[in-house]
Amino acid sequence: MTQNFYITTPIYYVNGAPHVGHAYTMAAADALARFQRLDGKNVFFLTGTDEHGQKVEAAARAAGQDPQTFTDHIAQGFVDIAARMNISNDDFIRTTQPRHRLAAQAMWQRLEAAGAIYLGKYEGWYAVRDEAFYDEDETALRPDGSRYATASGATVEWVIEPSYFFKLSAFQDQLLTYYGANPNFIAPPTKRNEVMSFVRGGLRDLSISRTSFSWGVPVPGDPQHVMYVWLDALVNYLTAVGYPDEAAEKFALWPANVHLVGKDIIRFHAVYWPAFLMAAGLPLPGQIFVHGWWTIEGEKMSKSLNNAIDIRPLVAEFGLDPLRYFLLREVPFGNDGDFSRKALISRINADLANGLGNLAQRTLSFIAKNAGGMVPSQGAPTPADEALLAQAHALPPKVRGAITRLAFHEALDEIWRLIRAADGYIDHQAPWALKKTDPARMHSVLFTLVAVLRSVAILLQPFMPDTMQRLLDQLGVAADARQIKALDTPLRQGTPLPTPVGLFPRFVEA
Ligand code: ME8
Repeated sequence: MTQNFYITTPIYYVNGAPHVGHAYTMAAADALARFQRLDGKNVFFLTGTDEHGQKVEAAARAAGQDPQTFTDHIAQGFVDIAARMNISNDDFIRTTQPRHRLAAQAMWQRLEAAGAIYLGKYEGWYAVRDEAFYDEDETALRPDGSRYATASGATVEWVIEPSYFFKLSAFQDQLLTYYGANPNFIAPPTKRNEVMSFVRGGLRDLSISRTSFSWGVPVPGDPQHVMYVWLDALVNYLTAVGYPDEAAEKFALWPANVHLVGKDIIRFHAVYWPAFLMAAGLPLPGQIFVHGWWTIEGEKMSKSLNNAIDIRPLVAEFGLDPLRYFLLREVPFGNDGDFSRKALISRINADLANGLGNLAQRTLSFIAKNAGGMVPSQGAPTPADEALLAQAHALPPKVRGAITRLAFHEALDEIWRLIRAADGYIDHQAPWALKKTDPARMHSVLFTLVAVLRSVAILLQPFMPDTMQRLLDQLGVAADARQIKALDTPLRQGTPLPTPVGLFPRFVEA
């Protein structure tokens, strides 16, 4: 039976236009989703938008629009950016959709039925920007007397209102036991340690409804209250697989294998979400993987600094695939990184134009000119051929291993090791010199190179889907032979090859 693989990104707040940070999580999730599909899994890949809450309501008001019109507009921007980034999501959820309101209310009722909800009054700090409640010791005063959350820098305000509470405090032990028994539940390990020490420090019951505004899912049976936007938002992962219809075929996809999240939203995903699911008696996701934070040319991205970069001009200038490659190669997934033009250009030139692009062009244009424009025939392999082919053969499990750990940079590094080895091989075998002296050997060398390029192109499809499609076309690989397992089938000698066209232009700074 085909194995399911369900992967999610956070659903993005529709309070502003998408930027490179959002594109990053989408690109990473997309690489994983595409890899799993190529590896034969039944993938369900979800992204979407988080449209309720005080922050979105305020942004709509500032724009002079009613919240629904406003969210319709901004949500479209996220749908567009996903398309522009060539993201292969299977669904796009919006929390204002009827299916989601139904699921969020059903979850509420389930938590209520489980005795996990009670009515009280919230009195404490709230940060609208983070849509988060903070204890006083998680805040500090600015010189001007205003108070902010120390972790995020967001301004907090004192809130007093009637509120329903979720009995989070009752889940402290159960959570700690779960983290202990499932060491990969939160990754990387540094984040796991952070979460565990936060939970060990004690959990307070969580306010899960608001009464001071109305832009949210009404609390079932008490419409003065809207559901706290994080409870509402987290349920999206269930909505998309058909909840509350647990008999639905789609619901077999639950639990998700991995929720990808930025480090700003760990607590919601690694503490609140599992506690909600435990209370509801639903299975927990396989993993919460926390990635790092991008700065732009050394500075924090922010709307106020106006440097939260729009991905579209970058795509227009550098091309989509080079940009996707850069995002996933430059920084180990999980670490913070800096987005600089200089680093981007240097990756494009060194790894893509001079690396893979050059290898493909050298090989394919030589074949076009000197080997009849078809997949050459292989003679008896020499030790050098065998060594290179063995390296190519060993590559899929290495890449699979790295991607399973979400170590995208390692997967790419392994692939580039093979590219460099192939470069060394061409120089050493010098097919141009064999042209007159030993044409059969020349063909054999070229065959080996085509085989290596096929491995590289197949394995790079999750990262650079369009460009690799073009390379696979140029290598004469049929559209139905581009799965990872197709690498076990030998190349078809004599397959005619189209005229090669360069893949990655070198970028020259004007
Ligand atoms: O938090 N670097 O939405 P959000 C890397 N609606 N990633 C970044 C980034 C940066 N500088 N900036 C943003 C929310 N991101 C909630 C989520 S989920 C049930 C609800 C990415 O619009 C990163 O993935 O603030 C981060 O977690 C997410 O965008 C936050 O998006």
